Amino acid sequence: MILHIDMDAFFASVEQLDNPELRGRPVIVGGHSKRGVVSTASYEARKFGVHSAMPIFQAKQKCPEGIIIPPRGARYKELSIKIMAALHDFSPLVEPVSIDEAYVDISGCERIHGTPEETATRVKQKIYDTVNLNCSIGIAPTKFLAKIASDMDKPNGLTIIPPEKVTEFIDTLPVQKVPGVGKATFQQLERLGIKTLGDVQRLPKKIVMEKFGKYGKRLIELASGIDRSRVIPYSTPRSVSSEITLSENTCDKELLKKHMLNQAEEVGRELRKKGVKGKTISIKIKHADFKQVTRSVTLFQPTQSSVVIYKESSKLLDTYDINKNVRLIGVGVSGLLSVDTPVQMELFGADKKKNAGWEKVDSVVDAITEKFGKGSIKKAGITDVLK
Ligand code: TTP
Ligand code: MG
Repeated sequence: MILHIDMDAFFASVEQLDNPELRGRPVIVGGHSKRGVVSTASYEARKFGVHSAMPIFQAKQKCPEGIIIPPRGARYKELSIKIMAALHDFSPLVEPVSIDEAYVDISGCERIHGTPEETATRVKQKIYDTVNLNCSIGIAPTKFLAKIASDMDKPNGLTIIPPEKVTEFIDTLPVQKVPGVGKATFQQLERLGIKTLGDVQRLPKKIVMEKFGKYGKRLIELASGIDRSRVIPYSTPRSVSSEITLSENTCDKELLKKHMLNQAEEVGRELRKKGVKGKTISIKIKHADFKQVTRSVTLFQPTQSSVVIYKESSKLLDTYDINKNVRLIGVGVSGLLSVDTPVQMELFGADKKKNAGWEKVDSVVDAITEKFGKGSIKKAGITDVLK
């Protein structure tokens, strides 16, 4: 079974979350300019007929009390990342499809999370606990039906199309609900007297193929409940890095290491936020003459620990003979995998034990940074604390 999760009035709900005065009021998120359009509207504003892609001036006419707010993309992205990460608690097969939408394949997870409905209820609770926002979930045996289902009971809905109900559901499903049926296809279908997917199924295949070509084949399949598309897990980023151009050129390794410690913290935090770990740690040095050097090491076990990243990059710098001024220093981690990917156990668990304490430090530092902002907590003693 597949879940399709879609956040309710996403951008507008985030604005209401961050500013309690906006709660319960018609919020319209969109460009401020005269030619701007509505990104989304809170459900309070939708009652007035305001919707995505409507010109702002028209939205104002329909809903004069609407509070217009310019979008804050970075904030929406930040919450989106947290939502997607939360979904990984339920299955490794999570496919984000847009900023506020994802598929999760929960097949085979019953023993851990219960029935599909129970799982979806838990997913809703988990998302609420993580970001304080509501979503709607559709549950079905295929992606396309799960997506349709999530839209059926918005906001804060939960709709299931169990396998035994699929045929009946498809029979009466209006074709305009089918993903891929745009205006033109819809009109063409209408001319043939086709209103539902059931009608498609009743039509001779030959006619559908003749009229709609390749899409006809897909329509025929969908009409018989077949959707071959699988939930493809999020493709992890290839690398995460941080670099800085120094305010003054230097040959001082200790000074460079201070920057690297900071960068290792940043890179580690980013990896943890993205739910990935990496095997290859690299440093990048750009000299005053712009000549660039990189050095890298591949670890036995992938990591997302700031301390490990720092230790390894610092060792790389130690082995590099700096014979001319440096203008830029950077630290990066590549060869990334999801944290859910099982890895080979270490021959001896010593390193693991040694780093376990630091993992706790990382999570506390992450929590403080999250709450009080970047730079609110930093390592003091630099190298001596890390030996
Ligand atoms: P949607 O999920 O389509 O819409 P929504 O989350 O606002 O409302 P709901 O799902 O409850 O119907 O899109 C997610 C976000 O993407 C939305 O909050 C704003 C943005 N968006 C645009 O910027 N322009 C658009 O035309 C659409 C459709 C969405
Ligand atoms: Mg949405």
